[in-house]
Amino acid sequence: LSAQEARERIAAVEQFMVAYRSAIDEIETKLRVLQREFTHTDSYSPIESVSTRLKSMESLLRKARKRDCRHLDDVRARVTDIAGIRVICSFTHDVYRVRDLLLAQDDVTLLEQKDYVAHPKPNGYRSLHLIVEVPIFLSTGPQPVPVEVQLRTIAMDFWASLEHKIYYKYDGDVPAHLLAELTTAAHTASRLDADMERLHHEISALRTANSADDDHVLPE
Ligand code: 0O2
Repeated sequence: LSAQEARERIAAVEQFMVAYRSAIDEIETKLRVLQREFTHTDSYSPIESVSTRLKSMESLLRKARKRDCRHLDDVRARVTDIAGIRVICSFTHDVYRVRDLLLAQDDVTLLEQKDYVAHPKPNGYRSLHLIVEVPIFLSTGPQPVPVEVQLRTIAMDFWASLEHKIYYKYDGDVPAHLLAELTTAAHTASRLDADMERLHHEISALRTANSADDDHVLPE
């Protein structure tokens, strides 16, 4: 590869990544608009926080090689998690509510869904994964770009980040006793989510009943 060719390839890859960075911005803005709206109009927002990541070049090259990608078009078609967004929700039902609100938007198309909340992985991992496509408007015209959206509760996120750290610490070869403890912890997190959701419903019902009483005594 000549120096000139190498420079051209680097420029092409950088241009390629621009689309994914922009797609992250598009979806992130949609989520932040919803979050702002809920914070203003409701007593709580189903979105606790939103974080984003563009796949590192090292990780992208590893995956592209594994999927036998020879050209950027192969990467475009076979690697759908270059743009990643993680949405942390308050309660389990909010995970689905935020999913529905996002998918209801005209320019967001669902390409794939993996529901590890309804069907946790054997290790206990829970999250709702979506691959959505959003158009970004370049000087050459609109380009549809896939974005991986992971939606999970605070408890699911707490578990997943610890599991991720342990997995990397042991380079994937986690001792059996730790794996067993992680699975137990995943069950505990799942129970916590269920308890918090039940409490939330009870408190909401109480609040509705109280506001109905208040309405009663308020003058017309
Ligand atoms: P990173 O750095 O987080 O992006 P694919 O992504 O299509 O190659 P897969 O496994 O079919 O492969 O996709 P899936 O099931 O949708 O999971 C992809 C991402 O979900 C992972 O990305 C993790 O972020 C997360 N994830 C999946 N399983 C687990 C798990 O058991 N524990 C934890 N902590 N996270 C998980 P990457 O590419 O691994 O890394």
